[in-house]
Amino acid sequence: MSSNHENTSGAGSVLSTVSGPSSSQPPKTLGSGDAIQQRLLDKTIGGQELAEKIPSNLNKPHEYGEASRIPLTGAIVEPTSPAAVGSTSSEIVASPKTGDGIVSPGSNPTVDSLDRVRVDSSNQPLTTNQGVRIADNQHSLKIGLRGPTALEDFILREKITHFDHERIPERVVHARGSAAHGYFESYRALTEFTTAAPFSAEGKRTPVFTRFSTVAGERGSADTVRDVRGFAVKFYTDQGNWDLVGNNIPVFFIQDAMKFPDLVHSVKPEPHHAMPQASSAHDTFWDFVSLMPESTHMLLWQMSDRAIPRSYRTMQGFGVHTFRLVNAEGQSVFCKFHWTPLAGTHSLVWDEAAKIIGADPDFHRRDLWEAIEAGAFPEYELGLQIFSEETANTFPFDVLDPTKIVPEELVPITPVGKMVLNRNPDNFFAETEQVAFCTAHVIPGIDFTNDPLLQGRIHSYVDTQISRLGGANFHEIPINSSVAQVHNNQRDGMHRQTINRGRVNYEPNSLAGGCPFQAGMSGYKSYPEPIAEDKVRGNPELFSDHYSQARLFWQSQSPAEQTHIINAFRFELTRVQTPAIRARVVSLLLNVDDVLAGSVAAGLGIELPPAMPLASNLPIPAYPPSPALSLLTRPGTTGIATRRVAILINDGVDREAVTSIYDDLLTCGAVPRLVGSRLGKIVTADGKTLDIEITLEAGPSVLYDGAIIIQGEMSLEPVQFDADALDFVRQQYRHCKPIFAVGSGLLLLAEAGIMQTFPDGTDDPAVIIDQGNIQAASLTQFKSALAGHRSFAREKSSTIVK
Ligand code: HDE
Repeated sequence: MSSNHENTSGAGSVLSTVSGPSSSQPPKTLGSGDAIQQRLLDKTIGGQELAEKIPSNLNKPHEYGEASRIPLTGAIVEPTSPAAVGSTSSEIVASPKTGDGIVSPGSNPTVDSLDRVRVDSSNQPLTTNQGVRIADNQHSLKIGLRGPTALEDFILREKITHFDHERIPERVVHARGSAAHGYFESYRALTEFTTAAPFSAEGKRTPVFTRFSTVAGERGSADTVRDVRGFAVKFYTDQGNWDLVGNNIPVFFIQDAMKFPDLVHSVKPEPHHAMPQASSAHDTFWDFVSLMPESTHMLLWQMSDRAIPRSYRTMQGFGVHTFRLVNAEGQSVFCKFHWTPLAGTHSLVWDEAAKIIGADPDFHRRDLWEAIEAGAFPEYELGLQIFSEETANTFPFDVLDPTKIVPEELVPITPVGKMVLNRNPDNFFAETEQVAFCTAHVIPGIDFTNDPLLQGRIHSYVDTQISRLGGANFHEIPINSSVAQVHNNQRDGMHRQTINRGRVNYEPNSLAGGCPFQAGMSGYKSYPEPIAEDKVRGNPELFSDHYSQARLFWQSQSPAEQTHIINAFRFELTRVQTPAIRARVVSLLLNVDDVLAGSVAAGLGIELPPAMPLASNLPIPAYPPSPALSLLTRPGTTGIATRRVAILINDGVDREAVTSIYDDLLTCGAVPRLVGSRLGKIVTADGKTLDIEITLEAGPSVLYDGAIIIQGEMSLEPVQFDADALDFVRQQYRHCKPIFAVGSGLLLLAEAGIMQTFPDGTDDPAVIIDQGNIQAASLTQFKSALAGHRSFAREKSSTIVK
């Protein structure tokens, strides 16, 4: 055995894993000199060479004082051979399991695309988890056909054991959710503000995985409950993963992370009887929030239509906290993140949302899934509010207070890119359930502020994944792994998948040539915000204004939205059983608006209590109304695409009229359905047939955005006497949706008492009637009503008490 190395120092220890001679000649008796032995020698000598070339930690002087502000890149030495930093000289022994052992320096293939773990079983036999083919998947192994099952039946036991452990803890909040893959595309480079990878160039695409959720309900709860919605986006950037974990409401209930467990305990089912499920309409929630007046602003949003979105595709998303952007020069600006759906902002009405809980508890999950399957990819524009610290100091509120928005009148929103969700997950559990969003996942160019709620979240999310996903290696689960390379000295832990090569698991080191090395200024660098303060528990004074932005929100709502807010407070507080808590909430609302408080009190049958005392004597800021806070300012730009339309038909209907409307709606991207009282064929006026696609019972009114009633003259089952059909159109009307009645379809409207005019006598543009044949103008009117917001003027606003 001879060495190719000129200097064979260190080679003397080649045959030993303990100690070694100081003289360093390789033994002459190393055997046949095959490739493994050559590699062993290379490894031994190479290790010594690396250690020699790093005689000391050259960066050490830079770890102190002023110099430490600019971290140095770690010193590295390239090994003369890959063997030098390997674990074993036998790595080149190949097998189908180990691979051929050829090293790709600096590579971690566990971060490759999800294709590496996708499984397709076409044309494959069943196997055990150990890959053993299963001959019989129908029977346990028994001692005789009528005998007991043998303990040795490892196939049965493996299958049942795995099944026994299929469930993992659900998320403590946001347990119910749905997600999709997609991409974020930057409109332009934002390098003047940030080094963050997604914004580094115009047109740059970054893969994303986005999960929408409710907060309070359990994993199996219904989608359309009144609740805040989560809006969490994981950006798989080339600088590592960035998670923007936001909500569909731009403020939060509390100002400090310390209060979060109390808030969540109060809204969850009450601990003695575990009721109610997925609802804030109970005593403990209102008890807590009415003692926490900083919740008032959020409560107005939560009682508004924002909390019952029509679809995940029609709600906004917000980062909530003020964040920092940091550019390459280390300069920082404040930033608020806004997602705006291109489909517009649309919500349900409460009676409808409550009925959908029964009709289709998966309403939002189905809607997202179906839209993506149909190629109608949801899109959201990302907008930023960017402002300097100096500007923030001029605001009448503190930007570190997460119960406050930065009104668009103060800082406009700049669109910077858009997100397109274009692929449903392959597997709900592996992706949607196991995805782990963490506010601590930031990348260079994005930084935190001192918002005390955000600061607590930075801890919570990583911590919760450790128990939910069973250990510290949750980042290795394929949906969570980054597309950027991952190299560090973290080792071991439950379910470790990475097989780290080499003997070095610490830094600094010389035996791995200093690798992986400290990235220095090309790594994540926290913004060096100067802070010299007392260590205290408390809030800045400006946090004590709890009502002026709640008033801003209230005053920016349309009359219909205001009515809905009043009704929601009435509903929730009626379900509260303790009168003193109801009165306390009204006393809170008196600080927002008299009409709001008076109308809620009237609905509860109580006298107005005194207003709740203010928390401070600071001057109360007044804000001009902000139109952007109303959902009605955003009808969207995608028209009737994905809107669901029921076409109610029966025997004797004009087949051509029905098919031409159906085709027209399909062409516009809408989702028409032929609805009847039973499945099967109906006979059309021309003696041909049409197939009913869903019954009134299986697909009730609440599942559609609009209805067209085309009835046959000669029907043996006049629809106006069908209770389901009457309910159907009455609910379409009550939920303010467009109704288009043709020919004898008018009889159903008449029987249901549906008027073409509003209570004030003006025309309702969303009740459209054609006596005879369908007029093109009528169809256009129907489609325009379908694309827009609901016809809210139908609602009687008797609940507003002036
Ligand atoms: Fe969360 N939140 N949160 N939260 N949150 C979680 O993390 C927490 C807050 C939000 O689709 C948990 O993985 C604390 C605000 C979303 O998987 C947990 C505080 C906002 C999701 C947690 C807050 C959110 C979560 C539970 C106050 C909007 C679901 C499971 C300091 C900006 C993400 C999990 C998904 C999930 C903690 C407040 C949004 C326990 C301590 C404010 C969208 O870590």
